[in-house]
Amino acid sequence: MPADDISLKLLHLLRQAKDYISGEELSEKLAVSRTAIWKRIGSLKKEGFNIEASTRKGYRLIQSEDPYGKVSIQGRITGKILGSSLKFYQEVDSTSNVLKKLAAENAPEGTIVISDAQAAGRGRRGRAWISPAGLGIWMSVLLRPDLHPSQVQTLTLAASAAVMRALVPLGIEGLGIKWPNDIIINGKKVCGILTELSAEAEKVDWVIIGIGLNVNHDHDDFQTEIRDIATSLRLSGRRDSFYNRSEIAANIINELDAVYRGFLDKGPEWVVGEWKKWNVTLGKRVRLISQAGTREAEALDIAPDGRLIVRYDDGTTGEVLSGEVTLRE
Ligand code: BT5
Repeated sequence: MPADDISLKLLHLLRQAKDYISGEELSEKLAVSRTAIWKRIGSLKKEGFNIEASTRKGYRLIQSEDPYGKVSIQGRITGKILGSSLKFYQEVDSTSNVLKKLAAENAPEGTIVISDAQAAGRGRRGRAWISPAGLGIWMSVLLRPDLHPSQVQTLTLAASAAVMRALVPLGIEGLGIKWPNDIIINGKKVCGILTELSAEAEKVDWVIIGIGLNVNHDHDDFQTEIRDIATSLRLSGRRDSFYNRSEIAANIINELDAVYRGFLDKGPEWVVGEWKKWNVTLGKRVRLISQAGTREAEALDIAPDGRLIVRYDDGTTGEVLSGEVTLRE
């Protein structure tokens, strides 16, 4: 039995017991030594679970809200591909950087890195993603699809559709996806997605999808330079209590697993269909900012490879692969 499995089962038994359960009983039920139980109790406590130990009576879990950590997240993962291996850190430079190193060491598809804080979170084109401790979900997912590199943009659409599927049940008004990688609430950015890949001879080796979601930030938790353009679930949704980051992270992983399998089985058109359910870009006037300059256009559609199809003001149409889009009223 892998170590993680024992921790999950141990937590389950502690929850069921509701009161003290002896080390002996735990060790019998899990078929491991009492020292192994004692070690797992130590790591659960380190993760933030409140467990009392008594030499006479054994162990007791004080039932309270789950901490944000590996066991809480992994215990909620139901998907088939994603989350088979999950690494959780208190702080890293960037979860995508950590995962890149693991990918180079042949980590399997579905490996996930999550960190409570990032010291050097990255956005696109060298921009920074601000990722303080205790407030958001900063995670990266490793995929190894059998794809041509030009098809990878569809995975960004898949990831934003998956995040939406996880957020919609929270019932927050004004959620939508802005092409290609922003999830916004009433015009303010709550989540950004960074897709990176390594390919060789026309074939993808790995794709890393980095997802940054602001969860429990209050207005003052945002640095001044992004205070007016950023929002969090709590700022836009339920103000009076904190959202459970473990639960939301696991839901995103489970939904991404489902959308990724949908993509492999049903193809990119299906992903585009999922994405379109929540898009706030199509049908709008947009300002396109690229190296070539700034142009205004109307956003018409999304191609299955993820390109944005637009009509410029001179009547010509074009397809945009990447770039900045601002929505015009
Ligand atoms: C993105 O870039 O939106 C992609 C962000 C991806 C972050 C995740 S977190 C886990 C993984 N590990 C990483 O190192 N990165 C990924 P872009 O579209 O370039 O947007 C960046 C811009 O968003 C910045 O220039 C700021 O204006 C703004 N910004 C920075 N931090 C923000 C935040 N926490 N919330 C909202 N906006 C932010």
